[in-house]
Amino acid sequence: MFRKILIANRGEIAVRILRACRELGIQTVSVYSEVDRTSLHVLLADEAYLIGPAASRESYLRIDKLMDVAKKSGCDALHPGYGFLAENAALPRACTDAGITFIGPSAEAMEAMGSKTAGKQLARRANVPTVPGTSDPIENPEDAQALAQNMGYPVLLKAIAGGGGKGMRVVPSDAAFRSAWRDAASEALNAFGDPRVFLEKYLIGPRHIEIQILADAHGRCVSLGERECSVQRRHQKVVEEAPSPVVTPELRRKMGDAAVRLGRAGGYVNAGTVEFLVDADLNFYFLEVNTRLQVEHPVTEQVTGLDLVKLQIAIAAGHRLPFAWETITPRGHAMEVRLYAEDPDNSFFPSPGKIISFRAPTGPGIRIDDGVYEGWTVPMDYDPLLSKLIAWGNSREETIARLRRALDEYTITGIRTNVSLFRRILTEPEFLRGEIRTTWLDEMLARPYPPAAPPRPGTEEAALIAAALWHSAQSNASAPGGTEPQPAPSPWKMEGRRQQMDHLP
Ligand code: MV4
Repeated sequence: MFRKILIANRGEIAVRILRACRELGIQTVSVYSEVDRTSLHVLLADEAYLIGPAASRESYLRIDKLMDVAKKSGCDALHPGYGFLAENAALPRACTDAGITFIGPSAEAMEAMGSKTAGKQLARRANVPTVPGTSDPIENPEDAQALAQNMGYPVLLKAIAGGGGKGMRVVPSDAAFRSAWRDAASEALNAFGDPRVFLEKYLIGPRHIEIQILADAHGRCVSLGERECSVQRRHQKVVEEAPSPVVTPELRRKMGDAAVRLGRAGGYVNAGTVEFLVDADLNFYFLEVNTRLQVEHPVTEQVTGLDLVKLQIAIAAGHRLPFAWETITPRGHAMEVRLYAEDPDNSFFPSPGKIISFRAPTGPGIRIDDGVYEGWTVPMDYDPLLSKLIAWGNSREETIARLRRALDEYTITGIRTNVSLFRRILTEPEFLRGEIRTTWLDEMLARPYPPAAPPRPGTEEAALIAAALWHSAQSNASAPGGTEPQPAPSPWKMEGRRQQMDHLP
């Protein structure tokens, strides 16, 4: 087993990895930028090294600096977390060159599965359902148009170099194809420096359901079940849960088997996630592979009882997966919300600043993966994720009740947070029925909230009486002697009058 691990990340995921190492008796080395000097992942580490200024490209993205720290501190392994360099094949290569173990897949597996079209080609070879369309970039728009006519509209043009919803363009009809193709290609060139686009049948309002896979270096690959991630805002996951409200045991087996076939075909080792789109008839289609541990991994941990970070470390150290895991069956229901320092009343803009007070919820079935503490200042330089709040219960209903109770206990002052967004989501009937698609949250947020209250009976009359009273008050005031216009009565007085009116029959 490793003696000392470098955690090449920050925030809650760095703290999460740190905790797994500590439980395994492995020493921890954190890295930090100047603004992260007092961050939790620095305070909790055995050693911590400054690697540069706030800008990620000068600190957390600097592979040379990470390798210097790994050598200087005598680390024998490195965990990338998620984001930053976690899916950059240059990092495992640099680790191999530096003689330290990368806790994740090989650079080759990353490249074989990481890109959209490479992943789709691998999926087809592994007999994994993919969305009908092309898996190669469109060279000849006439051929692509003919394919679109055969598939039937609407179709979707996707930039090869795109991601997270960027570089997608729906083509509603054949008449719109050529102009859409030209626009998509020029947008892709401007946004990603790569004009290539491919074509897919457009699935209307799909679900996003992903499978967690775990593969050791000895050829074993298992599925740890699914995560429902359809509650997204602008392609960012907001609420994740396991198991999915719509996945049956039969569908879970089929999707799990497909994900494992894909992992094996790609020579995948360590933790990975195979993302699928699922349509209203519960047909599933491969979307892409994430060759890293994901933000939402805790919901899988809560229903399987496994520690995925410890398993990643064990796999990287060459250990075999115990064969018993094929008997894993999810127990209970887990749901995660991502708590951000952002202002829901100001288009969810980041709301950095000093945390004046902070009390995290606790109690039955509540887990907090936190990266903050009272008195710490949330920097403006990074994704403002504060903590993840995960609730577990014996049923989806109990889990939602626990999550709502925990959100009510979550108290933080000094910064704005998105807690109110979750309080709202957890009261929405469609969400409570589990009837969610990837477009649901954006549609919900487009609706006025709170919905304008319907006028109460008698409101009209009361308003007329109030106006009459006001005018009579004005005319009395400007009776003989009084020529000056009177100031409007205070709103409080008007409110008092209105409330007096309320009791009118
Ligand atoms: C699609 C799709 C419908 N049909 N592909 C969005 C970003 C990337 N993850 C893929 N995405 C989609 N691809 C076809 N052929 C709908 C989406 C989509 C989506 C997918 C997953 C999660 C959130 C989404 C939000 C809007 C659209």
